Amino acid sequence: MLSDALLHLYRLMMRIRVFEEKVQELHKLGRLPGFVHVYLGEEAVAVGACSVLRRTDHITSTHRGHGHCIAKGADVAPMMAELFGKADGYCKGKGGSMHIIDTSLGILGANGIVGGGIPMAAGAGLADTVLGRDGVTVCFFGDGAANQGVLLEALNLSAIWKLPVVYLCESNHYMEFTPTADLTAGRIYRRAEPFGIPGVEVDGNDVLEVRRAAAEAVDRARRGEGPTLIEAVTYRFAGHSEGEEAFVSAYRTEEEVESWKARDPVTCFRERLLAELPDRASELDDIDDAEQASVEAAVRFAEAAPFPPPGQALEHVFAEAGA
Ligand SMILES: Cc1ncc(C[n+]2csc(CCOP(=O)(O)OP(=O)(O)O)c2C)c(N)n1
Ligand SMILES: [Mg+2]
Repeated sequence: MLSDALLHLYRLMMRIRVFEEKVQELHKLGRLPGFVHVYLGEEAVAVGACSVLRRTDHITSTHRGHGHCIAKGADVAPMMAELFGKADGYCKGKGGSMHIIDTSLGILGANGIVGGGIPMAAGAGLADTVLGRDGVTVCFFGDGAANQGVLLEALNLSAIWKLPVVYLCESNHYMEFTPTADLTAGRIYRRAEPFGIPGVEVDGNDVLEVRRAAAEAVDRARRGEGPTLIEAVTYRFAGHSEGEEAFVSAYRTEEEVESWKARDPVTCFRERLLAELPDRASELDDIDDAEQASVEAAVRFAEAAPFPPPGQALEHVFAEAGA
């Protein structure tokens, strides 16, 4: 890969990192209404996968969707405004963290319904097929969502109709406060086998490994050969949702969290770049500074934006005929 492209992967991972750390800070200050689920620790999955997509390709997302949206090109300013519930947000402040959407970038929406993005991705793939387009959809979902029956329905139809969809499971070892292993039989990636489609496991903390697997799956989908199931093994550094310590007791050990932090996808990739591109070391610092500044600017944008007027509470909430 060209060094500029490698630096771009780093930039996007850093953008997610800085955005999410700011979200944590703002949530602690009571500035954000509603629940937020941050993507810290999983940055390599969204960035690796979206790096092989075109602007016109689609993604479906989850309740933990900020990273997916940023990786697919969303602007942090209207994202932040949406989290503040402001009128300049992606959903005019009426959706919040779990409904960020920008169809012009192929982002079919974050989704508060666990597993909700899975049938939507199959539908997007069917639309591409029926309309004769060469688009591909990447469906992000969690290891908890993998136990929803709809995954098997979507894999079945996608396999039989050779839909151009990449099902990408973010195996972060937990579903809320329950270890995934306690409720999951077998390995998730092996659920591809009975449908006759490829199932692969990747290190979800290694952006280049995710990118390689996604590239193969996306190429296959674009060639009309059908879906792939990828299981990216990773870990969330933060709680399931911000502020959870107020209502749940510890459900994982400090040692476990620290052992994963030692494999931090952002810092590990930074070290790798420093080793491989020593002459561009100062650019990494410049990227860090620029991303910090743009997230600070996003907060100022969100703070300055107005709340939607109460009289418009029901506008843009329900689908309108022909909309
Ligand atoms: C249909 C549905 N059931 C339950 C919930 C409550 N819930 C929200 S997140 C979550 C766990 C999801 O786990 P996973 O899919 O592994 O995603 P992660 O949070 O680990 O990214 C649950 C059960 C929900 N939002 N939707
Ligand atoms: Mg999970």
